[in-house]
Amino acid sequence: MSDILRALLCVSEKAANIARACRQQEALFQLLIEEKKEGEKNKKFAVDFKTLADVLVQEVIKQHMETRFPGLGKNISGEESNEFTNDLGEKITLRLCSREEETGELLSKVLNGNKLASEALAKVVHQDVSFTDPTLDSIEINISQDILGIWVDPIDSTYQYIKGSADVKPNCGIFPCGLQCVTILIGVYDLQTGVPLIGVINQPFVSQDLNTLRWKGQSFWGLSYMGTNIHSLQLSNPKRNSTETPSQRTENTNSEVECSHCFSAVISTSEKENIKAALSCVCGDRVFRAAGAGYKSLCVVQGLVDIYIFSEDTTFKWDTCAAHAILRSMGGGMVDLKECLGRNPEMGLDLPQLVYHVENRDATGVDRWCNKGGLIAYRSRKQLETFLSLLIENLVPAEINT
Ligand code: 2IP
Ligand code: CA
Repeated sequence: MSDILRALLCVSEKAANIARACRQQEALFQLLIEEKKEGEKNKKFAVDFKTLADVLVQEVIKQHMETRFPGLGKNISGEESNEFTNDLGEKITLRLCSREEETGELLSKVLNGNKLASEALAKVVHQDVSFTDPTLDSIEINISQDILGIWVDPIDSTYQYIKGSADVKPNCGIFPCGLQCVTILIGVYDLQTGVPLIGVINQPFVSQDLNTLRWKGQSFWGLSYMGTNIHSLQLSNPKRNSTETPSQRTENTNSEVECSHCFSAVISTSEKENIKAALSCVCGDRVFRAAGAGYKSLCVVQGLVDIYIFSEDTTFKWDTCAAHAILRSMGGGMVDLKECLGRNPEMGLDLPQLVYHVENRDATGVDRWCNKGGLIAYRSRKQLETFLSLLIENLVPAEINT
């Protein structure tokens, strides 16, 4: 099996432990929030937050991978910068030290001398994590690490993470908001071609034990390389909670449905009106809103919906790379919505898959790495083609109205 995949799963579990630990103490959590600096801001929100947990997780992933695979660290990128300024105006570059005490001291500077908080954090950061999945042992694949680049989103759906709602009820298995929408995303791509090869999605908050208030998480992975396509959902029995299963899911997951209203889609709360109008023609009432780009993609991976569609340019390479790799390993993918709408399906051209190695020209700050044409995530190419033709049919009158 690919050692890299194993290491990524292990470090994603460590990241999930950090994310859970930070939510456990409210006082600690309040200290971790810092407003994003201009230029690093996701323009969708008036106020955006960078959490120390975010930066810590990103650094842990980088350091762990660099230790196991020397040279790989420099090819790991993410949304966060590891620079902090504390109340004393001191600039601190957050990194993982070799000893827990040192990391604690560094964290204490960021946390304005809060010893309790910094020691607790250092402890979880340096804790060993064991991750075993026997199904992984059967995979024999070796990918040269020199061709690999990695996108990391240490905490996707930061807003939901900060809000921390634990009692949101799912609709047909899909959580519109809440801690379930938080994911840790690690996507590996080919540096030369930009094609996503390995994806790990860790969902740290899946179910909560009401006695201990402890959360359990789960992770998903997929690998698609040189004709080998393998993913976690095909290997293990899907651990689905029956109360969360949508009534139509089994009918729709594996069959290549061709009729209108047989599709289901998940969308952002900020989706445009004309897209929403077209979707209600194509999907009827099976259009679900959910927070988190990573979570919405995960809904497609899990077969909770057929499509995740987004027409805005506010997702980024770190939001999509992991799920894109998993979807590829399932026979699906993630395409540029704008390019899809402009292409002639009769021409049978290759689909405009998102790529991960080149930045957008004439863009600055985070926008260099945004998916600027929007996206559609799907599990089956045939389904995508049918969905697209229905969408285009229904989108024209809506566009004339706007
Ligand atoms: C965000 C997060 C948001 C998403 C946005 C991402 O990442 O996933 O939820 O918006 O596109 O960039 P929406 O939920 O409307 O799809 P982060 O939380 O890491 O900033
Ligand atoms: Ca994100």
